[in-house]
Amino acid sequence: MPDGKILAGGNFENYGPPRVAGFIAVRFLPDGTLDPAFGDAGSGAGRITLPSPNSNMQATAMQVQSDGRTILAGYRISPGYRVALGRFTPDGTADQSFGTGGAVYSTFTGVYNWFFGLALLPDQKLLAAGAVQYSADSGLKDILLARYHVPPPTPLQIWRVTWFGSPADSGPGADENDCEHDGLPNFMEYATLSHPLEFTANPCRPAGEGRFTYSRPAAALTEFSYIPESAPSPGGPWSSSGLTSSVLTDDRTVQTIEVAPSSPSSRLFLRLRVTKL
Ligand SMILES: [Ca+2]
Repeated sequence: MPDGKILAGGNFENYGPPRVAGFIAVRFLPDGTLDPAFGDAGSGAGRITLPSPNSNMQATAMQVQSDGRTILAGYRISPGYRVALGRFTPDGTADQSFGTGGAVYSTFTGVYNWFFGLALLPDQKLLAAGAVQYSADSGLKDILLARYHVPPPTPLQIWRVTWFGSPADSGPGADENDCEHDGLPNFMEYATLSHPLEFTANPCRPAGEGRFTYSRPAAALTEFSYIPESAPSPGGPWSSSGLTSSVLTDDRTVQTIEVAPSSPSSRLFLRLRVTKL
């Protein structure tokens, strides 16, 4: 690794019962000891596993993405002879934003499919090389080349994994869900740095007479628009004109914005409208 650490990938088998097999990655410090910052401390520092119950897996190739995520390629022997990809996060957990639970299995043709090599392409795609065998008894084989589109997870997907364990826009983590009933759907809580599991009265805060502030993740600007609006009464009509937004603080991770009327007004109602792009 660029920092002198050593990353090793492979496969493991636990004959059980229950029988479990999968990919494994281990990271070592430059002095050869296990890296305690990598992997699940409960299963041993420096080790991570991608278990696939009742199966037998072989890892044959590994690449590290520019964002530090590790991808292993290989094949699963049972159940069903399939090629397999597994991805791990930089801190050593199965990457929930990749495939199902961090794993992708594919069957292309024939009875046996193998991956033996893996390349990262400049456009974020994965190119895997291997072989297929058309039938169990013919021995006829062909070269297998497969390209996977693997977009990096969006900031909102990473946020969903953090709070709800899955990048999927469904279930408790669905963007429109409001599990603690504070009137703010999940996507609004992500967009305004509110706690998704605790009641939040109002993500906007008074900043003096006729003004308010709100905070947002800088990364959210790629997925959301923030539109302050004003109206002469709570019933409207709401308009985005006549308001000025200024950045109070910006540390590249979090921005705090103040919204104020461009000209003094004796009576004005303000709100922040957040929409997904
Ligand atoms: Ca909520």
